[in-house]
Parts: sequence; structure tokens; C-alpha cells
Amino acid sequence: MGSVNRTSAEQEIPISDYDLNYEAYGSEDALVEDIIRGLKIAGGCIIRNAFKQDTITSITEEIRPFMANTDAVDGDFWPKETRTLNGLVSKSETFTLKVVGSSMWHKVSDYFLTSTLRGHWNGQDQLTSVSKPQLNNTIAFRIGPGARDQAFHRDDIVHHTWNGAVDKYELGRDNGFTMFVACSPTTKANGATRFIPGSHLWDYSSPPPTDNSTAVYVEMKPGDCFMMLSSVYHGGSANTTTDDYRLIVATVSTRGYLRQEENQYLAHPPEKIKQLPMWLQKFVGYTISHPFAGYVDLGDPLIVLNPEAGDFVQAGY
Ligand SMILES: O=C(O)CCC(=O)C(=O)O
Ligand SMILES: [Fe+2]
Repeated sequence: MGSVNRTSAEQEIPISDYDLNYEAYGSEDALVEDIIRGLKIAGGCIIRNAFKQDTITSITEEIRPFMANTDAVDGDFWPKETRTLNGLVSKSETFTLKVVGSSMWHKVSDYFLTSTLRGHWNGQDQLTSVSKPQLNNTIAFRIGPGARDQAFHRDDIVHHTWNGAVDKYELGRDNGFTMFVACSPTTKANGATRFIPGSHLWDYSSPPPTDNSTAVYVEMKPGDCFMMLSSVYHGGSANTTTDDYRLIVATVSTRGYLRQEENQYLAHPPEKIKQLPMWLQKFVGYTISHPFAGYVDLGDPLIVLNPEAGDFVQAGY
């Protein structure tokens, strides 16, 4: 088992609330319920043993040739020792089917990010429109020796999210949801993601802490994962080793009517997307967000991608 390395004397939120073991659950729905509970309380939730070792090996092998060619990213959002790889949906089939396609992750994502516009008027008719979450981006992060702490931040700046303080989680606060999957061990020494439990409930005018004393370091073994609401303060941490590279892969979802952080239509050859199951093609972005958003010729973009599918695809809106 990995561990959660706490640097402060005692956290207010018991770790058992957000450190779960996939193998301890007889049903996925029971696990999903506890993940949702943990996320509401802490803003992040670890699920140990969520992915099989052969899945992790395949993902690591499939991204390896691309990863070898990545350069440091300009700017100071990441330290120069960090390498990122983007657009994983068309680079690793295993990642896409098992991680982006994880039913556990989708159930939680649907819970936090499905939008329902109830009772909008069309003349004297009142209608309800449901917009399901979509893919926001996919990315691998490898933190190399010598990297400094990444600054604490919230990922939901992408969608200009700005919330006030609440005592208890209120559905609707979030515009993004992430699952990080460990492909290498992640340790306090090699750059484990660290986060501030409870900070998803803070007023957004409050800055993040200036030190790591209240941070939880998400130490994981390959196959463990960490889910996180985009409203929680977090960041990669320093890699103080001389030879240990920390590798995680991430899938991120957002609300169906918001702009995707990574442009999925240009990031991937459409032929690659067509090879995915229809429901994943839709999730990647080839669908309508009701009402009206995303049409081509007033029809469903899934038809443009799969003309042969005909009536199978629900046309129009
Ligand atoms: O590398 C990590 O652990 C986290 C990276 C991250 O939060 C980001 O780049 O937005
Ligand atoms: Fe982040």
C-alpha cells in the first residue's frame, strides 16, 4: 500500500475519508458513492489498486516514444525538469479505453458536472435540457530530478471559475474534474502531487498557503489513482532525487457547454477517433450539448464522423 504523507501535525479531515481501496469494494457503485463523499469533504480522493498492472505497463509503453521527444514547456507554470505529453487520446489506445473510458471515473464525473437547465421557456412550453460532461484534456506529467515545487493553483481558472466560501460542498461549484493515474511510484521525494484538503470550499479571493505544512502528498503505487475537483489547490511537488522520474497520466472532464481546454478536433486525426466506441467519440466532443451547442448543419457531429452509422446516431436536436 502507498501512503499519504502529511507534513502538518494533524489535518482536520481524517485521511480515511478520502483514501480508499478499490479492492475493498464488492460493487463499483458503492465505491463511487464513497469517492463522491470523499471529494465533497476533501476536494480530492485517492483510490488504491484501481488499475491493473498490465494496463499501466501498456500505457507507459505506448506513450514512451512520444515522451522521449518532449521538451520543457516555456514559462514558469512547470519547472524546466517537467515534461508534459498532450493529446493522449490518439497516442495511447490503452489509456483512452481504460482511463478515459473508466466507468468509475465517468460515474463520478457525471455526478459533479452534468448540467440540467430546468424549465426554460419556448413560448408557453417549458422544456428541460441536460448537458453531459465532455473531455477537457488529457496529459502525461513526468517530473525529473531537480524540479522545484509547482506553485499551488486551481485548474478551474481555464473556465474563469470564481466561487465564494461554503461550509459544505454545493453541487454546481465545479467546472472540471481530474483523474491522475500513477504510472510510476509517486513519492514525496520524487514529486508526488500535493493538495490542500478542504480548499475547494474556500473563497477564491483567499490565496494558497505559502508553505507545504498543510499539504497532503499523494503517494501512490503504479495503478493507484487520485481524483480531484478542479476547485482544489494542488500542484506537482519538488523532485529531490537524483535519478527517479515520476510519471502520471491524467484525464480531465468539463461541462458539456464549455470550451474544451485542449482542442480535441485538431489534436487528433478524425480517423483515430472513429476507431473508438461511439460513446467515447461523443465524450471526446463529437456530440451535441443540449440545447443546440456543437451542431454541424443543425445535426449531430457524430453523423459527420460516422456517416455510415445513419439512424443509429440520433439526428438533430
Ligand atoms: O504534476 C502534477 O502532479 C500536477 C500537475 C498539475 O497540477 C498541472 O499541471 O496543472
Ligand atoms: Fe493542476
